[in-house]
This record gives sequence, structure tokens and C-alpha cells, in this order.
Amino acid sequence: MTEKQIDLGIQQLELEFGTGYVKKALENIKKFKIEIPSWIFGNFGGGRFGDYMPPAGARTIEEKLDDAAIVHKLMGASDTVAMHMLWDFSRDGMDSDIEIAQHVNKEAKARGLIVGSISPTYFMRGSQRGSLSSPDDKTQKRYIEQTVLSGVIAREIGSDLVTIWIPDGSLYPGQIELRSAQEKTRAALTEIKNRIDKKVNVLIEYKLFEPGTYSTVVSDWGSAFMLAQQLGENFGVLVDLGHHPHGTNVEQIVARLIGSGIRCGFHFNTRYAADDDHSVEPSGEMARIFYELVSGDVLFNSNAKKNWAYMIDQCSARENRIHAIMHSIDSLQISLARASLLDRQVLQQLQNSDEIILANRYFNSALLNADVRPIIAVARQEKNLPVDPFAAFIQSGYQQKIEMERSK
Ligand code: PSV
Ligand code: MN
Repeated sequence: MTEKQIDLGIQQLELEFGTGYVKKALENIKKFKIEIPSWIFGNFGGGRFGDYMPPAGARTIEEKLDDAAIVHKLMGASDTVAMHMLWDFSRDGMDSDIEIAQHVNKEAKARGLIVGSISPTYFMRGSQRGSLSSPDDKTQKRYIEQTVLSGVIAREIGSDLVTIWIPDGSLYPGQIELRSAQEKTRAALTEIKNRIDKKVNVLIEYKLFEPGTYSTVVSDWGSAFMLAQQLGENFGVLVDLGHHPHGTNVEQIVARLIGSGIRCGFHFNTRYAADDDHSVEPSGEMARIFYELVSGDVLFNSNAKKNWAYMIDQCSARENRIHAIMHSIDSLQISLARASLLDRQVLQQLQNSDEIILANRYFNSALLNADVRPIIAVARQEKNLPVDPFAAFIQSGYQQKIEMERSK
């Protein structure tokens, strides 16, 4: 965008939404932080396309951190990196090691980054009959111990946040007792709760299916919410955009969870088929979700305990990973800016007088139709960042450099 386009764009937005709201949107974009996953940068989804990795995919955690650092340098919004216990802190893919986590922490700090949420990895070797609900007590114990260790790592070097996705379920009716799987999971989580420091927040992620195609122990927001409520104050729900049946009104789930008062979190991504883990795109759905987060005051609440945790969970096999994560950050910024423009009093007046279509049109004027790119551009200028991070990335020569280095 040229200076002139930016100026004209801002004027246009001020005319339509008022100077105050444009300023608010700008401030929100400057403040907004999003955690990115270490696993976007490396090999993932083994087997697809014959283990294809886009050119210069990161081979080690150090290379993943190098890539995260350039993203943060260019976009200034993502200094925190989520880690997976068996991908990032393990020698053998079976157990994790706090010494590796300490090493990763040092490497992150050296690049101006912070170790963020810690996810126990329940879906690697030995988990084919489940993790926390495994009928094999030894296997269940191994995953309990891994989770307790993830709590220690989160407390000592992470951001006091553990995110749990339990892949347990079944492929055929009759394969397992549904209630026993639930009970075993609850018992394991109760032991975990008793052994994890209360200062650590634990978010339970739900997912409709995969790998279980017939049943999944924590398949929806309701089952995650029930568990979180039973477990206690430091437990919450993690919403991942790709984990619902098609057509689900995710913003309503967000509204419900905000209303419940429990602290929750988000894994942002886009899906078309199932759990695609694609880059975030600036869709109407994404802006409507941000409207709930902004109006529900769980983004920039002065009481930090009320703010939800925001993470990107993304990784698909074909595209350039650095482009992909930058695209997500940009799309989230666009969605937040749109949601910040809306005058809720105007909307409420329309709602009170039952002007159904006019309320919808006003809602969409910001959430669907506003071109907020000039706001994002000004936010970047004011933070001394490149207005176009994609052009800056291409000009930096970083891609060529890592393609050379990582092909050796
Ligand atoms: C599961 O599909 C998930 O969404 C969980 O968040 C995992 O931690 C992540 O993807 C990586 O497999
Ligand atoms: Mn997820």
C-alpha cells in the first residue's frame, strides 16, 4: 500500500465508523499478541505426499526458532512459541526431558522469543489404544507422568499454560465401553490436577473425530466444559476452529464460554474439509469470533486472569511455512480490526427496535465489508515494522539462505 492509499483508506474508515473507533482499532492491533506453534516450521503429518516438506522446512528445534524469530521480527506480534512435549523436548519420541526444555528455553531467549504453552503429546508411538483412557495402566501412567512434567515445564520456563488434546476414542461401536473410557480419562485428569501447580492453567481441547471415527472421549465443547468444571479453577476449554461439525456456529460457543466465566483459549486456523490446519483467512466467521472476544472483554482485560489464551494451531504439508504463518497473523489482525470498528450502541438501538436486517447490515458493514488494511499498515508503521511483511521477507533473502543451509 502506498502512503496515499493508506491516508485515503483511513479517511474513508473515519467517515464511516468515526475517528474514535478507528483509533481504538489501531490501538488494539498494536497491542494484539498471538502465540505461534513450533510445529508449523518442521516436518508434520508424516506420510502425506511421501513425507514432502516445502523447501527449507526446519529440521531441528533451533531452526524452528530461527524461523519464528524472523516472523516476529517482521510482524512484531508473535514472540511466544508453543511447544509439544514429544516433538520438541524428547530424544526418543516416548518420553520428554526437562533438560531439553531448558536448552530450548535458552535458544528461544537468545532469539528474543519466549516458550509459550506446553502440549503433552498423546498421539505418538504406543497410543493406538488410547492415552489417558488406555486400558493398559502402564500406558496411561506414562501419559499422566508426561502431563505432570509438562506442568513443571510450563511453570519453570513456559507461560504457565498447558494445553491438552486427548485423541482417545474408537473406530467401531462395541470396540470400547464409552463410559469406562470417560471414567478413566476423568480419573487420569484428577490425578494430573492434584499433581500440577495451581498457578498453571490447563486448557482441555475438544475435537469431533480423528483418529476415532466412531467415538471420541472429548468430542465437543460440552464434554470439555464438564471436565474443566469438575477439575477446578485452573482448568478451561480450548476451542480449535477445525474441530467442529460443519456449519457449527463457533462464535456462539465462544459467547457461551465467555458467559460461563471460565478462562479459555483458542487455536486459530482455517478448515474446509475436516481438521485441515490451514492458514487463518480473514473470513466473516473469524471477524464474528473476534466480535465476541472484543465485546466479551477477554482480549485486553485489565485483569489479566480474565484474558483468554490465543494461539495459532496450523500446519499443512504443501505451502511455504513462513508465508503461511505470516498470512495467519495478518488475517487475525484484519479480523480484530473489523471487530473493533463496530459501535455497539448503534447496534443495540437497531436490536432494541427489532430492525433485523438493518442490524445485520450494520454488523456486516464492519465485520464483512470494512477494508481495514490501512489500519494494519499504520499500526505497523507506528511500530517501525514493514508495512508489507511479505515483500520484506522476500527482500530479506532469508528463504534463499535457509534453502542453501538446510539442503546440506
Ligand atoms: C489436534 O488435531 C490438534 O488440534 C491439537 O491441538 C494438537 O496439539 C495439534 O493439533 C497438533 O497435532
Ligand atoms: Mn489444536
